[in-house]
Amino acid sequence: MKFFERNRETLRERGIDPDRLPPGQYFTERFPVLDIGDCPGEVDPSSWSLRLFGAVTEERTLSWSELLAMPSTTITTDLHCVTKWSKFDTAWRGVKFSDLVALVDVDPAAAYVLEHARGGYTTNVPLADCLSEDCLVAYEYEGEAITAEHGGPLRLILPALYLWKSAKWLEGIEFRTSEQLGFWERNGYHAYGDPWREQRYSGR
Ligand SMILES: Nc1nc2c(c(=O)[nH]1)N[C@H]1C(S)=C(S)[C@@H](COP(=O)(O)O)O[C@H]1N2
Ligand SMILES: [Mo]
Repeated sequence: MKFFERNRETLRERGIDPDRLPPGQYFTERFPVLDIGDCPGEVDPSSWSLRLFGAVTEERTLSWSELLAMPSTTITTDLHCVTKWSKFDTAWRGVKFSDLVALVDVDPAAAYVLEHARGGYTTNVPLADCLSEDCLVAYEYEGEAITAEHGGPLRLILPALYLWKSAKWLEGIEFRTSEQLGFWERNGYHAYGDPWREQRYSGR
């Protein structure tokens, strides 16, 4: 436990409130790369698109230029990874998830979302959480295009939940009336993943 106590002490010395760290987390200034090895490498963003489908009256695929033409939002937020690192004050720019939802006619019974990444990674989240002000489909990190290793050209950012809930290389958003578990959720991670309640491993 010494390491975690020292880490919190370091934050205090720097005038940063250690209570920004959820239980069992330490802060780092690095930005670790974590994935299952599904990075598609450098892709031409103009060839990227985002499909909104599932429990909607008519599905819709947004081209890259359509996405960029939508109003954008910048958020600055703390990220929390289930492997215990947290990174503070990361800045992301993109389209608010709620603005995307407004483009399709979603079945009122659709309470769940399954994020689909290129390569097959998926992760499930409740639709209600995605409608929060700080859930973005992001294309910039710290004022630059998101690098391939961090999910560029397009990734989800849902800061309220552990970072595995934020799919990199996002190419599909599936609206669902029933919950379907994603990749890590089927492999032992928690269905919801609230860092403040330390919902790391399986459960609901
Ligand atoms: N497509 C895809 N997205 C993913 C993952 C992945 O393996 N594939 N890993 C998740 C996990 S477990 C984490 S912690 C974060 C890591 O994001 P980073 O590499 O930008 O730090 O991405 C999430 N999104
Ligand atoms: Mo992770």
